[in-house]
Parts: sequence; structure tokens; C-alpha cells
Amino acid sequence: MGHHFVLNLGAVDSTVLFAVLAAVVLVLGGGVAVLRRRSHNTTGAPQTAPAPAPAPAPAPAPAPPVPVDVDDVTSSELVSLEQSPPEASSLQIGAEFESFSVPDLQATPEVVESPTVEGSLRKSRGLFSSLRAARRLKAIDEETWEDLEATMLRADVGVATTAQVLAALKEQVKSGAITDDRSLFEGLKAQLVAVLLQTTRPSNGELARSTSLGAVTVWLVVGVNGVGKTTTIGKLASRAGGQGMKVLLAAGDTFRAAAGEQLASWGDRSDSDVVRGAAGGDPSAIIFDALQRAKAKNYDVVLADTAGRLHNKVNLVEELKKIRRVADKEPGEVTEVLLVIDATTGQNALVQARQFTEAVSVTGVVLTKLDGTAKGGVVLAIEAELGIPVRFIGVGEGLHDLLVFEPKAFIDALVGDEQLG
Ligand SMILES: Nc1nc2c(ncn2[C@@H]2O[C@H](COP(=O)(O)OP(=O)(O)OP(=O)(O)O)[C@@H](O)[C@H]2O)c(=O)[nH]1
Ligand SMILES: [Mg+2]
Repeated sequence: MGHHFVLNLGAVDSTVLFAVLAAVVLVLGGGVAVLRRRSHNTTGAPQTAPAPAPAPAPAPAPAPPVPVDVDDVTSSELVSLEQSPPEASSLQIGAEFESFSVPDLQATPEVVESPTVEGSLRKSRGLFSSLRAARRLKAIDEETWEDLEATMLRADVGVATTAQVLAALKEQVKSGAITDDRSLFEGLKAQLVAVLLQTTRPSNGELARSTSLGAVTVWLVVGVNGVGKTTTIGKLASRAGGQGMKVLLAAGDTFRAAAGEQLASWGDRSDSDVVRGAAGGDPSAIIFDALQRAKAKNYDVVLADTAGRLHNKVNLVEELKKIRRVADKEPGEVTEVLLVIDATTGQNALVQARQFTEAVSVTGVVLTKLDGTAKGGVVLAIEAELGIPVRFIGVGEGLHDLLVFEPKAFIDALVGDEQLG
């Protein structure tokens, strides 16, 4: 017997039907009332009346405001995005509206557990897990390709890379190399890893250091505002310090009055020294000072922060070029220019990346905020369309929430493990 319940209205007496309907209305009304009461009194006595439907998820607490400048093109995009970490607190500096956020040290003690790429890609992997579940044990047909394409695009893999990967997989189905859903997902992973392996990256994942005698290594960090440059500098400084390097931070973002304060705070947390200048001053002069100090006091690396304003793109480009020139002058040697990209901006990230690569030759990307976004596939779009290797991924706001990017581990975590699907 099947589990089908059919109500034959013709056979039911109309008064009985009326009574049944009235009872349903009463029960539903009661249920809604219970839900209302529950939402106001979560600690009250247990309710006995059955709820007609699962209680809706509680509305998320209002996110703290993302620090933005209203006149900035990119920040206005950022406001609409889902990020805004709950534990961030905003510090107001001076009487201006300038603000920045650093995690509240008292409220959030430094996370002891090391983050994992699997944990950080939870949301992105959710897309592929759903697809796996939907296609499980089903034959590969036109719907399979449509679903796969939709999933890849939703994960922000990008149109070109998605088309290329799908074409390769279809070929493999034709040749008999892929026969079922299981081999399809294995094939997908292999194709995605292959895309990432086309880009060259240092095998040990480390940032390059100058090999010239007496030179000061400079790592320049660039990117539009709010993407996580300063936070990433704190994380990289902590990492380099942990490897025994003596690190000096240069507060090259003089656009914002609070930027130097924020970098100083990361200097404290990562146990690094900081060179700062006056707000509105010449960033190149600060980089120059940092180089002199680094040379005199035997620092191994200068990590330079920069401003990320785009409302006057020409000036930004010129300023970045100048900073790079100065940082590359003796005793400095720029060995890395890291472009920080916010993963939550998805395909917009590519447009930004192109603008920055025009200005300074970028040696690597740090993709931040991968935690809490389903757009993890943007890694593939960045690498395939720009040819720039993603070197690190930012997976949280803490000092240690930075992982070396490893193609295979990343794709395994993104597409998921066979057993999970
Ligand atoms: N969840 C999460 N938040 C991050 C990550 N990286 C940075 N953030 C947060 O992003 C916000 C902006 O970070 P900043 O480091 O100030 O960004 P910025 O690029 O220096 O910004 P400007 O100096 O204004 O150009 C802060 O609230 C950070 O805590 C990350 O990997 N994950
Ligand atoms: Mg900053």
C-alpha cells in the first residue's frame, strides 16, 4: 500500500467537512500564537500545543556596521554583502567618522585551534554536496550538465572556466572514462586541480626573500579598501615572526587617519614593530623611513600596508607605482607584491585584480573572507583568467586565520569527499 492519502470530498458530509476545517483553523491559529509567544519568551514553560510547521529560524542579530567611506565605490558594494563578522568591534578614533574594526580581544580570546580549509569552505562545499545528493546514482544526462553548470557558476568559478571544465568532462563521458555520478565528481576535482596547476607557485608556499647581500626584503600589500589588507599584514607578520624573521611594518596607508592606529594594533598582536607617519602624509616617505630603519636595525622584512581607495583611480595607480619604486631602491628589494581580494565580492574581484596588476606587477593573491561565503570557486576564476597564483587564504579575523593555498587540498575541500555526498 502506498503512502497516499486522498480526501474524497464527494463522500464527506458537508457538516463534517466544516467541522474539520474549523478544527484545522483553530489548531493553526493556536500554533501561530504559540510561535509568537515563543519568540518573546524563550525561557517560558514548555508549550503543549503542536506547532503547524517548524519554527522559522530566528532572525539574525543585526550585523555590526562595516567601516566604510561613503564616497568610495568599492565600499558601497561591500555594504550590501553578507560579511560583517559578529565579533568585530569598531573603534572610533578622534572626532572624525573614521573607524576601523579589530576583533575585540577580551570578547574573543585568540583562537587556539588551527583553522582548516575544510572548515573554512563549509558554505562553498554546501553547493557541491547538494549537487552530489541530487545526482546520486542517477545517469549522466542533460540535466546533470545543467545542474553542474549552475552549481559552478553559483560558486563563482566563472563562465569561461566552467565552460572549459564542462567540455573536458563531456569528452571523458564520451570516451568512457566517466560512467557514473561517482566518477563524474572525481573527474570534476581532477579538472579543477588541473586549472590551478597551470599557474606557477612556489612549492613550499613561502613568500620570497631577497638573496642580495645586505638588501632588505619588502613585501608590498595592495588591494581596494576593506578587503583585509591590514588584517592580512598582521597575520603574515605573525607567521614570519614565528619562522624567526624580524619583521617591521610600514604604515603606508596615510589616506585614513585611523589606518596607522590599526596597523599599530596588529603590530602589538603579532609582536612586530611599526613605522608610522602623519595622516595625509606621503606614503613613499614612510616606506623610505622603514627601509632605513630596517637596514640600521637588521630587520629581515618590511611588510608595507597601502591605501586602497579607488575613487581616483589614476592617483592610486600612480601612488602605487611610486611606492613600489621607492621600496625597490637600495637597500630595499620588493620580492612580493600581494594583492588582497575579498572572496565575498565574487566576480567583481577580477575587475579589481586587473586594475591592480596594471599598476604594480602582482606576484600573488591573498583571498580573504573565504569563511562565510559560498563563493570559494572564485579562486579558479582568478587563477585561470589572470594567471596570478593565490598564495594564501584568509579564513577568519584572528591572527592565525591564514592558510597557505594548496590546490589539491582546496579542491578536495570545495567539491567534498565522496563519502560526504
Ligand atoms: N571573516 C573574515 N574577516 C576578515 C578576514 N580578513 C579581514 N577580515 C575583516 O575585514 C574587515 C576589513 O579588514 P581590514 O584589514 O581593515 O581591511 P583593509 O583592506 O586594510 O581596509 P582599508 O584599510 O580600509 O583599505 C575587518 O573587519 C577584518 O576583521 C577574513 O579572512 N575573514
Ligand atoms: Mg587597512
